[in-house]
Amino acid sequence: DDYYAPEGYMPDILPPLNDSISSRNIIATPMRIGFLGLGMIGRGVVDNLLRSGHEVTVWNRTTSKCYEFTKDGALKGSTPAEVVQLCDITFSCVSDPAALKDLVFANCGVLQGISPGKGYVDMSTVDVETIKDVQEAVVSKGGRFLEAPVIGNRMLARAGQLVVLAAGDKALYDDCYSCFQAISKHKFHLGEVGSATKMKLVLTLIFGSALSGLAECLALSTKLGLDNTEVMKIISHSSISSIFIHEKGIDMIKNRIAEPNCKLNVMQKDMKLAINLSDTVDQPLPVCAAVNELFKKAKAKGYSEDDIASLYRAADL
Ligand code: NA7
Repeated sequence: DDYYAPEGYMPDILPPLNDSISSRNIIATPMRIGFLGLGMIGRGVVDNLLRSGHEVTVWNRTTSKCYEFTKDGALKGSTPAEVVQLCDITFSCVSDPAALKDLVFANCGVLQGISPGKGYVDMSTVDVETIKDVQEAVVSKGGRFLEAPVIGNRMLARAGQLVVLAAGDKALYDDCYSCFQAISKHKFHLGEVGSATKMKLVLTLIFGSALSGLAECLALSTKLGLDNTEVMKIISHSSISSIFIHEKGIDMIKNRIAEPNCKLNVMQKDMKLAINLSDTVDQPLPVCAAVNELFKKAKAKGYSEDDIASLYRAADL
């Protein structure tokens, strides 16, 4: 709940407080659920799956991260293939296209565990080609596949407030009902595999450009001698106000970047994927291409593993 009451928040734009997962009347599916990838998003998701009564078997490349969940009742698989074999539906959430290809196609990877009827749901944000390759491989072994990238960050995952953008096997989507109820406030089924990835990447452009606009706004206001707290207060009373702008503005002012909600390199990866996608249809993205350069500059300055609010550090010369 602390997410909903950050310091100085304007109460009139608070999301409803009664939307906690305990108020959702979740009846957990009896299906055995697997989860691969206990990063910032994955950890929040697994926590909510367990809290809502799902039986969850976890695996993570760095094995020590599994302990946090096995002590709370999760089972542990020794490889991705084993998790898929033990479970009816296996979810994954890993860094990027290379990580997903490793996870699926490597020795003892997801694909080796797939047999007819198995469900596999990937929540990572990758490119359309990669997600279609994964779908094809899973379906060719008789498995069912759903892509389900999410909009959100560590806090939102922890609060069960992700937005799920799904596409692919509709029956599998329906089978995931109680899981999605536990992890998200809204979910969408967008059609054929690839559509959800496209939607996620298109929306990334808004987050990226809003963030860089905010970083430059605060950098300039500092140089002009304005009070940045005042700037944020005025923004919160204007029509540009949003939870995202408010939180990132406060993080920038207070330099709260060391405990990331979303790592800068993860968002830059999404910007890059969105720009690559625009090439496939010759859509110019001059503004977002410049935004991507600012992200790259922040990476070069050493902020890759910090919160995206560190973009301010790249703008603030
Ligand atoms: P994090 O917190 O950086 O977590 C990344 C996860 O991906 C973490 O569990 C990693 O394992 C795992 N990973 C990375 N490379 C591999 C390979 N090669 N094989 C298996 N697992 C791997 O990212 P987020 O949770 O914020 O984001 C995850 C996705 O959701 C990403 O696509 C976002 O855009 C949306 P590790 O613990 O390092 O061993």
